[in-house]
Amino acid sequence: MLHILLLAAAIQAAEPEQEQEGETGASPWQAEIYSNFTGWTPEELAERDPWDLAHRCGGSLIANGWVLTAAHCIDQAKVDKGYRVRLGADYLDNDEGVTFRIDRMVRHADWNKAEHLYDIALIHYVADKDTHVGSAGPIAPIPLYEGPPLEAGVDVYASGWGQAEEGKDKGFQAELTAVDLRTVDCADYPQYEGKTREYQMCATGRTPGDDADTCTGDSGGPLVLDDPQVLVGVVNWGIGCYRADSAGVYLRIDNEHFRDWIARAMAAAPTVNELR
Ligand code: 4AZ
Repeated sequence: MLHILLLAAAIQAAEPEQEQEGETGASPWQAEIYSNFTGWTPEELAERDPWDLAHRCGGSLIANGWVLTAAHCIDQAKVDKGYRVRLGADYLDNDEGVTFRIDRMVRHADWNKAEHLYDIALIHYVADKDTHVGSAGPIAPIPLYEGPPLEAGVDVYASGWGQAEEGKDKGFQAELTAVDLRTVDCADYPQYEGKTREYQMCATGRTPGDDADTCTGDSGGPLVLDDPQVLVGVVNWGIGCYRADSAGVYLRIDNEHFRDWIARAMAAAPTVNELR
């Protein structure tokens, strides 16, 4: 991703009244989902840092106690193992933010891993004995977009700690970055023929030849409308990253897509971990 947040930080520095908001001021709803596992081998630690090995996904804080993410980011086994959520962080390599235990999750009942279908889940978190404030930036939920499905040509942005390049185990980015995107019609991309559904949309760089994109490790994270800043999507998947003539695939959030599912998931009995 591009270093848009660095730019945001510079702008904030020039505006003294916003200085206390810190560097994550541009994305106070950004969540990290990470593994609580710490038993890495010396060989693993020689290759990558613990924060990097633990990182799993992004997410969006949408209400107190609730983070929206992708279905492929969480399952009951991970909840049982003690997976955690971090809020208010900019740098992951610095123990920033506040961390919480995930105590339950609701995954879409029609999630299909192989075909990347219905890749949406809600995570509920609670404070526990390991919850402590490192140096946390502002934390605030993002409203869900209320309106008709977005057309192609709308300015949006995504944020996360995902890989800076395509490929397996390339390592995640320690600093949160955001990338300017524009919605496009998935049908314009032959590589996605028959692979996307009407509840998904595609987004790519805003200028021709611009390789702006999300990548592995960004998934579950927010796709946000430029103005007003509301949540319009969830980072889902894509064929490769940063490729010319490609785009990322996002799950839509709008009046016709998933607002109702999200409301029902949050209202469901705590024993419900799958919902259609
Ligand atoms: C992933 O693996 C992923 N270029 C997310 C987004 C994109 C590709 C892969 C879009 O989670």
